[in-house]
Amino acid sequence: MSLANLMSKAEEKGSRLILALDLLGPKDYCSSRAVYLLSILRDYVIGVKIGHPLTLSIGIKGVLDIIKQYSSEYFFIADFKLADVPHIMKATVKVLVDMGFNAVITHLFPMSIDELVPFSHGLNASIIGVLMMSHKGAILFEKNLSVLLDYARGVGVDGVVVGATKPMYIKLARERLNRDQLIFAPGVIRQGATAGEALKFGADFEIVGRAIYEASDPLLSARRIVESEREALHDQ
Ligand code: BMP
Repeated sequence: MSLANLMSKAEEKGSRLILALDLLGPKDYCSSRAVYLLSILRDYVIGVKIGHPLTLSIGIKGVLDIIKQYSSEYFFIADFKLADVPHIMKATVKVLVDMGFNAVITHLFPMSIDELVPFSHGLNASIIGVLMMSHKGAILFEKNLSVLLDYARGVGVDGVVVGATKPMYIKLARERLNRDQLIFAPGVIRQGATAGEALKFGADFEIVGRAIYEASDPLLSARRIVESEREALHDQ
């Protein structure tokens, strides 16, 4: 499924919110918590990012079951931040797409995804490259941003990740990427960025984890984030 489908879901639900489902802990608890969250958040969340935490907690079969159950409601993004040689990247993406993931996050810095992007499109899946991480001290990304940006644009990734904590880089990425290359911004609330702020700087989606799945009322938290996003987009 292409990111155009994610944008259609965004328009349908009036939301730019992607849930980082980073549950870690006992298998049965994490499986039932994941199912509970996805069953209550459908009005506000458009995509679900799954990576090492949930996969290590509930296993591949557990992840497969969740994707199968919710594939019509959410866009599923595999976040294992792949960074390998081209043939391993392709083989890994094929397995993830066979599991039902619609997009896969890869690192850009190994510069090994030239062939992966068209390969993934042939599988009807999208590739999202990590352009700028949200944490302080990601200086290698800062020093090499221009090279990574040119690479991301040149290979035609469908999207990039840029930390919501670093809005000036979101602005720069928006200026330098093609308009159909979408920007995903993690780092909202718990890492310091305000909900909706990244969108004002040109991000297309916000990725939020703990502020929702650790909230005493996850639905209320998701609703408030989406309301802030709507205001941010309305003010533009
Ligand atoms: P939280 O909202 O709980 O801080 O989670 C952020 C999510 O975004 C995590 O899944 C993390 O792996 C991811 N992420 C990030 O925080 N910064 C980045 O630069 C890249 C990420 O993928």
